Parts: sequence; structure tokens; C-alpha cells
Amino acid sequence: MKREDIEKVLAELGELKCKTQKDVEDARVRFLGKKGEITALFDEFRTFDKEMKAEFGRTLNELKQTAQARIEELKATIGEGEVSEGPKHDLTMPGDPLELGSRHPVSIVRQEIVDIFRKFGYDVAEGPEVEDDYHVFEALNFPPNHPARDMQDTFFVSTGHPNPLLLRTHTSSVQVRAMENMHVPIRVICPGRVFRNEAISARAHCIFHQVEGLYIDENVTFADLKQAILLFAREMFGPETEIRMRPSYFPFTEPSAEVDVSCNICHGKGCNICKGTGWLEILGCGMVDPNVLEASGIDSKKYSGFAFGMGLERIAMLKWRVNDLRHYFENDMRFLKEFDTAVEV
Ligand code: 2U9
Repeated sequence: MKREDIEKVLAELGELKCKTQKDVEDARVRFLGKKGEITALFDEFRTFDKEMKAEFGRTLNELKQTAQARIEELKATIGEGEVSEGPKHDLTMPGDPLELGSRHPVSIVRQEIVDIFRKFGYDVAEGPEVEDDYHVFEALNFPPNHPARDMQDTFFVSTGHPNPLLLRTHTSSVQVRAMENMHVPIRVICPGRVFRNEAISARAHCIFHQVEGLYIDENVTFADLKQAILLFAREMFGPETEIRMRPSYFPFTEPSAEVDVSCNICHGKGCNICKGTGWLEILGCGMVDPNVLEASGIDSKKYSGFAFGMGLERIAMLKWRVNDLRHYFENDMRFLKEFDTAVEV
């Protein structure tokens, strides 16, 4: 190695011109890369004896620092130079399409139900998912030892408290709050998410969605309930739909009924969706138990009311003939895209 070798590299560095970041990278490789000119000088330097090392060590280090500083300087300034060369991108190229979302089937069904009841003059109310024992059980006439109040059936957030917090097992707690806060007549529907401590299967899930309704006024009778449900069923499932009611039991309604709609797939002939019966169960309902009215301060001698409740996943399963509830919770795009009411996100 001679002094001239180092000076030659220094001169090259001084004359270095780059137009693009790629040129800068090429220059870095040329001088400082594994096989670069400065790296080669260092390789040679390693073979020198003590005396030669003392002569060249400092100058070589300075050369390396000069090269690094020059490359960094070019890297930092090159952007400005490029702008004057015109845009790097072809602005006439078509853009990437924006992915459109689609509404979840449960949301579609909820909206349909809410729209129907709004037309009937119902208000829509929502309430907390974490509730207290009073609004989920006590005010709804659940006896103290009812199985739903058990840890086996309900998710408790806090225990050992006289009024423990829990995840609501139905949206009825929202109607209880409506009775506390609104004046009679009350006409309200409550859509929302509910939680039950159930093993997950094709037919059950620990989270699902309901729409419940409540109507309280003077002289509300079972005939009003039946007519409201019939009108709803015809709006929801088509004008030909018939309903039938079967006696049932709920702590909060008396009398209570389960409602079936005529199967609009086989029109009563019997198919595998209605399991050959010609009927599909869609909701439960009943006349509000006087104890429930009184618990929220409504005079049960003057007023009466009806209530109903339905599971949205079940209705969506019937509507689209989905045979496994778990699809609604897995967010698999192949499933979600089946529901074609695309909306912009
Ligand atoms: C108040 C008074 C009465 C709401 C009602 C049902 C019947 C019912 C189930 C349907 C399927 C729940 O999702 S599901 O598992 N619901 O059968 N719900 S009457 O009754 C009320 C609610 C609030 C104050």
C-alpha cells in the first residue's frame, strides 16, 4: 500500500455523484462493502508489520470515516434531487380497490326486527351487559333458589355480595330499567348481547343475541299479544305466515307461551328444517306477571302488559339455513361474505 492508493480513493469519494438512492447504495458497496476498495485496503493493512501499521493506521481510519460521512450525506440529500426529476410513481395507474365489509347476519336480523317494531310504535332501549342480580333475577320474579341464579348457568363478575354483579343472561333487565324510568304506557324493544354458562356446540353458545319486547298499558290482553306476534311474524317471514302458540312457563310471565311460525320452506308439508312438523319455534312470550309490574312500582290492578323474547342466532339460522351456531362467532371471511349486503367501512 502506498499513500497514493489512499489519496486516489479520497479523490474518487470527492467526485462521487449519485442521482438516486440506488446509486448511493452502489457507492457504499463499492467503497465499504465486503469486497469494497476501502475494505481491501484494511485487509492489506492487517498483513503489515508494526512499523507500517503505525504509519497507515490513522490515515486509513480517517479515510473510512470520510467515506461513511459522504455516503450518509448523499443518502440524506438525494430525495430533494429526485423530486426535480418528476414523480416516481405513475399517477395514472388504477388504485387498489378498498375492501368492502358486509353486515354480520345477526346484525341484519336485528335491524329487520327493530325496523318492524319501530313501525309498530316501539322505542328501542339498550342497557348494561354487566348487571346486578336485582335487574336480571330479583325484579323478574326469579325465586332465590332458581337454577339460573347458580354459578353453573350464569357468569358472575363478583360473588359473596348481597347484590352480586353478573353478565346478563337475557335483555329483560333492560325492560326492568325501562319500567323504572319511563311512564306507562310503555312500548319498548331491547336488542342486545347475553351470556349463559353453556358448553359450546352446534346448537348452543355461551354468548348470543336477543331482541325482547315489552308493552304495558291499561287493558292489555293476551289477544293484543297474539295479534302483535302475528303481525310481526307476517312482516318478518312473509304475509302467508301463520302462528301457533303452545303453553310454556317463565318466572316473569303468566300465562306464558312458545310461538311457532308455519314453515315457509315446505309450507306445512314437512321438511328437514322443520323436522317434518311444518312449524318452526321462533320466540317465547306471555303476560307480564303482576309481581314483576309491582316490583318496578307499576300498579298491577290498573295496568297489564305483555312481553316476548327471541334469540337472533336462531332466527338467522332459520332464515339462511345455517346448521351450526358456531359459524356466527368465528368471523371466517368465507362465511361472512355470503351475506351480500355490502356496506362501506
Ligand atoms: C319484563 C317482563 C317480561 C321477556 C320474555 C321470553 C318470554 C322468552 C327466550 C326466547 C329464546 C329467550 O333467547 S331465548 O333463549 N325468551 O321466551 N322472554 S317473555 O319477558 C319479560 C321481559 C322483561 C320486565
